[in-house]
Amino acid sequence: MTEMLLKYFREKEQREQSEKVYDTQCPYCSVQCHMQLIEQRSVTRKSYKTIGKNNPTSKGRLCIKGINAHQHALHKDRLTQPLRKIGEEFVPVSWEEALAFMADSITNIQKEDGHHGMSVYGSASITNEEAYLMGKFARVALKTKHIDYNGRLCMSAAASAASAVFGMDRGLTNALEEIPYAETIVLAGTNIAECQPTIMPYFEQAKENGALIVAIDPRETETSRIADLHMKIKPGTDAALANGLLKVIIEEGLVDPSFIEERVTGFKEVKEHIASLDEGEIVEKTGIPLKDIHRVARALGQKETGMIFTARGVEQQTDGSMAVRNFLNILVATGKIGKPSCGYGAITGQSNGQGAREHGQKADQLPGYRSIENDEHRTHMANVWGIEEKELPRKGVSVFEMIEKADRGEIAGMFLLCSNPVVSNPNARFVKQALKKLKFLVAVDLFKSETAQLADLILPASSYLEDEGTMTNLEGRVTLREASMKAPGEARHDWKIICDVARALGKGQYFSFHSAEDVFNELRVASSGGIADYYGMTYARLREKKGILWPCPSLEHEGTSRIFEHAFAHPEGRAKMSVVPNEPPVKKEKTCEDYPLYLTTGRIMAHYLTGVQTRKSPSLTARDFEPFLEIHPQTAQTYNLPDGTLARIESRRGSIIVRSKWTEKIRRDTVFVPFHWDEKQNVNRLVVDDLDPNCRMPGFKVSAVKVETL
Ligand SMILES: Nc1nc2c(c(=O)[nH]1)N[C@H]1C(S)=C(S)[C@@H](COP(=O)(O)OP(=O)(O)OC[C@H]3O[C@@H](n4cnc5c(=O)[nH]c(N)nc54)[C@H](O)[C@@H]3O)O[C@H]1N2
Ligand SMILES: Nc1nc2c(c(=O)[nH]1)N[C@H]1C(S)=C(S)[C@@H](COP(=O)(O)OP(=O)(O)OC[C@H]3O[C@@H](n4cnc5c(=O)[nH]c(N)nc54)[C@H](O)[C@@H]3O)O[C@H]1N2
Ligand code: SF4
Ligand SMILES: [Mo]
Repeated sequence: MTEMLLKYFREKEQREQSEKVYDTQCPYCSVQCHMQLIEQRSVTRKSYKTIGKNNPTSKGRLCIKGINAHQHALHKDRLTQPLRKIGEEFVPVSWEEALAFMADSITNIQKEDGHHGMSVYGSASITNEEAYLMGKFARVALKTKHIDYNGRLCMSAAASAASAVFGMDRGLTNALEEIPYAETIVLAGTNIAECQPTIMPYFEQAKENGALIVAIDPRETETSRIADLHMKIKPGTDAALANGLLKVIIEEGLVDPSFIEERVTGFKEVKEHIASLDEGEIVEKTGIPLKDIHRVARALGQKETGMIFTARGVEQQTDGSMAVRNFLNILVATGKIGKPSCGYGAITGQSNGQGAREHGQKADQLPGYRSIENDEHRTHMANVWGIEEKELPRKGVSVFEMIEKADRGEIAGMFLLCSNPVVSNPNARFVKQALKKLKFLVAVDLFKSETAQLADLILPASSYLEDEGTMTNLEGRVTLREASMKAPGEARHDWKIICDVARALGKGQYFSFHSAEDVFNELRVASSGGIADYYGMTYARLREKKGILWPCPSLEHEGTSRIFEHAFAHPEGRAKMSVVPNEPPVKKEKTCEDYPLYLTTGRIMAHYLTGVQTRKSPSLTARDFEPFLEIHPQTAQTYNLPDGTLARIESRRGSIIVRSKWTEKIRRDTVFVPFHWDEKQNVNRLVVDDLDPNCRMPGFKVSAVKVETL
């Protein structure tokens, strides 16, 4: 017996001795939950589990994606070597060979097609350091104006609206902890319960405290379940609905006259425009009953506190930027901003959806949210980078327009890092055909995605377990993601890859960084004095304070929890209201006899974006292994489509095959398909490629389709 006990304790001790803990943050959404991967090694096997770690945002909570994230990061399909395409095959090559091949190809393209013949396609799933380096790489190493990033498909409408109205774009104007005390909460086109699940408790607390929660969505979702009122809106009509709310607010005298007087411009024009609008027309257009519009308008106007949140349902429209502006008009007119539990939240998407939109990956942007067309800003950045101002290129075009340029032969090469545009851009078949025309495509990824398969060269990157750096979460809180696991094989950190390529191009002197922290210290200086000012943050401070909300302009500064308390960020300090028409300038695709249904697209809990990562996870795939067509039973019967059968969905651009799923939760004129699958199940083969003229966001949320049984 004692022998057995001794053996047991010896083994237990052995197990514990070989337990390793890796601190990190979830690679998926913008909440950036802190977590630990625990690796247990016994003599025979290694096992892993992920647990949450306390932090100011998610308080230690994790959702199923975070809990299972290591399953893709530790997957056997991770790329471990550079791969060069020879004929139709990918052949492993050394980094030396890969970098030399890249330098040659880029030099040849720029000789033939000029500097702007090369393009850079970046990401909001990389660290701030890497986002910053992508911008610097394009402007300093390649001297091309053609850089943009996948956040264009994500945050551009909200960013453009907040910049226009407030003069600055930080996703949430208040920290999340203010939500429980808001008396009216509008959730417009946002499915937080499936997309940012660990922040749901803030809204649940508000409900317990008696808030009126309103959801605006063509579908009932896990999020709309907590709403007191669900506005089951006709897709693409949010701008008109906001006009309806404003009309009641203005006509019933529920505005805040002293706030408007002191802090707002443009109210008079908006008031005149609103007076000319017809309520009946708005009801017909949106499908929302007048009594609901009245109830929500009064709740927003009469209560002391209130907050409006928007996400991609409102924003991924050809008038998304204007629809958001109209919701901001409501906040500004009722004085519900810059005060406790009053404010706006664009629920940011990707892990670094906030930070990656601040430091120079956008076509028209320099670090710190500076403008590449502003002389003073150009001079500041030229000084930081040690180049002449006139060497800096001017602004380029958005990601989808870069793809159109590739199609026309105006862009010949692309450096693509951490994105899968063949699956994520609208009109996917066109995108694939356009990228095939490139003379040179390099993809930096963890896996051989559908886009990487088109590349001439694939470079293996490191994951969230391996790559240290800062991430800015949906609140604007900059956090330091620790990461200490060794990358598999010869995979390298994205920041290192960018520096290596720059060096191969003879630009090493501008990229002589030895660590992510080195890069961050340059970013701090670059952002200093800009709107998104990170100067006062250091790795040591970020560690100690578990994150700091920007702006943080000096080492003594505590960060900024609530913005716009005393002034907006426009030079005159006032917010700018503006007239928003019911009908968008770029017409949305209308349903017709041939294509009688609206198609809207979006997400489900278990999968993430183009699914390259989550489809590698057995636990997540077990929950949802294929996409589906959400359709109302009555609609399905009209088209003889039984439940659970394969359906062919067709639009003017192509067709896909997915399984039908009857549900009374969706409007009868609308169907929904999630976009986490590729090839013949890629819903973006159907999606229309019209863009918002202000911010170039594609209208992912409204296309016209028909459905039939296979
Ligand atoms: N599980 C999961 N979580 C994620 C992601 C993921 O892929 N999976 N992605 C992350 C990223 S990058 C992002 S951007 C966010 C996105 O987060 P969300 O924007 O919340 O997600 P979506 O599902 O795209 O759209 C939200 C809702 O908009 C509704 N909608 C569709 N059309 C309209 C419309 O015309 N008007 C209104 N008012 N609503 C409409 C849809 O029915 C859907 O329920 O999620 C992040 N979190
Ligand atoms: N129809 C429709 N389309 C949409 C949307 C929609 O709602 N409907 N939403 C849009 C939105 S909001 C977004 S954000 C886009 C996202 O679109 P994408 O950016 O194209 O999608 P991801 O799946 O995130 O692609 C990331 C790729 O980078 C790899 N990767 C992951 N981590 C790393 C890393 O650390 N380094 C490197 N180098 N690679 C890495 C992954 O393996 C994957 O191949 O999709 C958009 N497309
Ligand atoms: S997906 Fe978002 S909510 Fe879920 S664990 Fe990751 S960061 Fe947290
Ligand atoms: Mo996104």
